[in-house]
Amino acid sequence: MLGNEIVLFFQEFVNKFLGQAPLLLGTVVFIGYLLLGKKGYEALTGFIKAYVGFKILQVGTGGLVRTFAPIINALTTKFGIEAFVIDPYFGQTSAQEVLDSVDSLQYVGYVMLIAFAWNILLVALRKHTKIRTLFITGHIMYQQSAVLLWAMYWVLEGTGLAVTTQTVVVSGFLIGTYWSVMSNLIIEATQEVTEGAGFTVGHQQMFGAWAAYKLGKLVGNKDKDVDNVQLPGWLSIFNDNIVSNTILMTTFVGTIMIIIGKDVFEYSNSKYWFGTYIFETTAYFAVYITIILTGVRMFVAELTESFQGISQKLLKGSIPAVDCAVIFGYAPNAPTYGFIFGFFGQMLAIGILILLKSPILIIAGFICLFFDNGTLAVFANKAGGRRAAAIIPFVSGLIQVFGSALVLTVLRGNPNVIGWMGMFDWATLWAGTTLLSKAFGVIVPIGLIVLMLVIPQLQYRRHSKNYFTTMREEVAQKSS
Ligand code: ASC
Repeated sequence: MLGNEIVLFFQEFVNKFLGQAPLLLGTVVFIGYLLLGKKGYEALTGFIKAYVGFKILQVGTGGLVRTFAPIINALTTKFGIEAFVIDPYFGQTSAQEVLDSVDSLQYVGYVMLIAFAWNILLVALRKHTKIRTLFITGHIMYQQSAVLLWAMYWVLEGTGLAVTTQTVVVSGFLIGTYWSVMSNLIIEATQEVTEGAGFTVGHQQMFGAWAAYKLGKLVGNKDKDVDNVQLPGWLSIFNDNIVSNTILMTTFVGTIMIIIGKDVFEYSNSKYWFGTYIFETTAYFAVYITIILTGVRMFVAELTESFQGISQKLLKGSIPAVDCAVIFGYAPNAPTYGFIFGFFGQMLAIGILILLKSPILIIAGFICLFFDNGTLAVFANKAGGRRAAAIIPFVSGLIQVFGSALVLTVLRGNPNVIGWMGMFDWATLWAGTTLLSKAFGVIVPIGLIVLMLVIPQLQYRRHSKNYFTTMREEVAQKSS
């Protein structure tokens, strides 16, 4: 029957196209380039780079889990505690595994599409909605869609059956509202930080960065900028991703491996001492993060460029919200401040969890420590100089650990869970939403959508004269 065939076709389309992130992203890039008037073969080049970039990313995420999940499992078995990594890819993997186990992984594509379409609509109706920004950080869009769908499924349903349409739709509108409202909220602060570069941040700590900028003024002096001091020489090693990754994970995971004891690990005695085995294992973290970031850079570059086709032809004057790493160049020392002081905050919090004999132990993740606290430090520094760039990431480190531990108390019931996305907004806003949704049901996410949509209206009231022109005027001035 024709009806059946249409349903079948639609299911196939969802499972084999929309649900396949690399294919979907590649297609968005392809269309964007065509809209920009590029030749077919140029659009094809973009498609391939976006596709391969995403595939590279998936190699990295798979490797991370294969390497680190057994260690966490060994720790759990040995001490009867559960340790979870607060790295976004551990959160994403948990989400994918939980959703896959109920045959619902393909719905992440739906959530992402609903959210993106909603974001586009909110920008198209910007006269009424006061939303100026389009969120285009593709891998984050996928990651957040997956993690939110997992969390909402688990607290609202968790039946073991597939995710329902209601949860897919609510999650889509909720995450789309967050992208729109929060990236819009920090336009002005990002303008300050970048001195009018014409974009905003679309990442995992937009609310956190806004708060860091507001609070920074209160805790420090913006004239005592982080870039006006020389850091002691040895700290500069943390400027290098690979070195800091390796040192951090060797210290962390290496200590854990020593505590677990060498008898638990199966490694070749003829090839390794326990020490070199630990180092090789933990250095793999840097290897996989490097692989991930290579993939990320590849497809983010394509998406950001091809997106101009959309903002020039389809949604005039929209402002792109991009990866947080893009702002690091505007305050080169700040991310190191964020990383180090965030590290102390997370260590203190983990120590407190151990002392309190918490049933949930948290393992710090590099991406969270560096990219998240690094971003908060850039914003804090702009408003309150180095004092703010130290104090705010320190407090953020505490919050990242405690907030993640709290939300994991309700999510850990599923054996596929190996971590949570410990990034600032996810340890606060989303941890809270998940916990409240568990207590009060679907009214919480729905209420949050409405509440968030009020924020741009309040912003508009404060800057109504130049609200819609700020970005463009400054960009125009810069380029003239
Ligand atoms: C994340 C994530 C990444 C990094 C990257 C930072 O949250 O998933 O791959 O941060 O976007 O540049």
